[in-house]
Amino acid sequence: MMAAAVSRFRGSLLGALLGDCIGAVFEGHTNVTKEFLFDYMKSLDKGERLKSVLTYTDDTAMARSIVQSILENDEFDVDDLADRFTTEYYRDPDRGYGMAVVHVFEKLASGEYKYVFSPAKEQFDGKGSYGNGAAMRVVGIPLAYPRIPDVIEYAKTSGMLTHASSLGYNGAILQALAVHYALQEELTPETFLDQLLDHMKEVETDKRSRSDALELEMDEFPYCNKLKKIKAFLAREDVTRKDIIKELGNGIAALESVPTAIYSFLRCLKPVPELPSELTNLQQTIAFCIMLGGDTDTIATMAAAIAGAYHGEEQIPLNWKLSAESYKDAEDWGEKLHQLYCKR
Ligand code: 8NA
Ligand code: MG
Ligand code: MG
Ligand code: MG
Repeated sequence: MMAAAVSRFRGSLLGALLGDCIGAVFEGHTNVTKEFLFDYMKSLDKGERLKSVLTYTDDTAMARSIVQSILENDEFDVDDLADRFTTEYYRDPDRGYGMAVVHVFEKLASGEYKYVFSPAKEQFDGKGSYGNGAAMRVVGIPLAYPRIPDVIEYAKTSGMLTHASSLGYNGAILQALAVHYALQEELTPETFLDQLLDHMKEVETDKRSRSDALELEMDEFPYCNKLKKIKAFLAREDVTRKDIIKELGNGIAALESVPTAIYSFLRCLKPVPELPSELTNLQQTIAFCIMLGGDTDTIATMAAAIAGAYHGEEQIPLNWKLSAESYKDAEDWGEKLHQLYCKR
């Protein structure tokens, strides 16, 4: 049965929150054992984690800033967003931010920069960050804007505040488009991927994307190439964890994590034999991402934002939801974003 619209918006924000909170427990692990992960998930089911709630990390802290900025301004406002990112970082700096991105906040706070995009451009000797930080936080944009050109423009602009490399902000565009298409009623993995491919072809044709790929010694159209790999993987029955890590990645670069999140969502549309059958698709998606190890909080937050937009909040058990810090905001903001989306 199709999830009702508002449930998809709340499901997306709650999924993103839970992917981050649960994934953070395993962040950086190279070998996540099934036993440990499944026991952990059982303890969530039973409500054993309710006494000390699971805290969210930088992924959710920044996603919250984007959502609050849109809701309070009724529009996307990049200067306001830069302020919020910076204020939030100084309010609560120990959320596990990326090593380099904190320099952007320091520079934004210094008052010495006229343009909000300038500090990001100075990262990595002028090359800009290609980390997954722009993608991990983008979910609010496709939940607020129904039109594709807006989704692309605001995903890019919000990303460029910290990630000036096209590999960084193009990852945010791809993640935002994935959430957008997951919100729509009909979805087959084939058409979903074809639509993403069509847009990313256009996105990656621009001069900056081509020169960045060249400079990083990769083939042109890096995101399109990953989307094609996802297609090939979905057609096979014998794809291993090792294959996924090697071909799609599980790292902190956007190119090595956004496609992995998309694949994980699509793979978990069908039951995964390795995973407990009592888990819903959305729960399986989170478990699937975490079992890959590496940047588990970020890959799980992105995959579950997509899965939540598709399956709706009904796939999130009550005790999972209650275990996460600030889950009420996700419910409340999901409803408000739904209203905004319908109004536009
Ligand atoms: P970022 O901009 O600091 O990028 C993250 C990292 O990517 C950097 O510290 C570099 O190591 C690397 N990097 C990015 N661009 C370049 C470049 N041009 N040249 C060389 N190296 C580069 O921060 P971000 O916001 O993108 O980071 C997001 C990630 O950090 C998320 O996973 C988030 O959860 C957090 N985090 C990750 C880990 C982890 O081990 N996976 C641990 C703590 C925090
Ligand atoms: Mg994090
Ligand atoms: Mg303003
Ligand atoms: Mg992470």
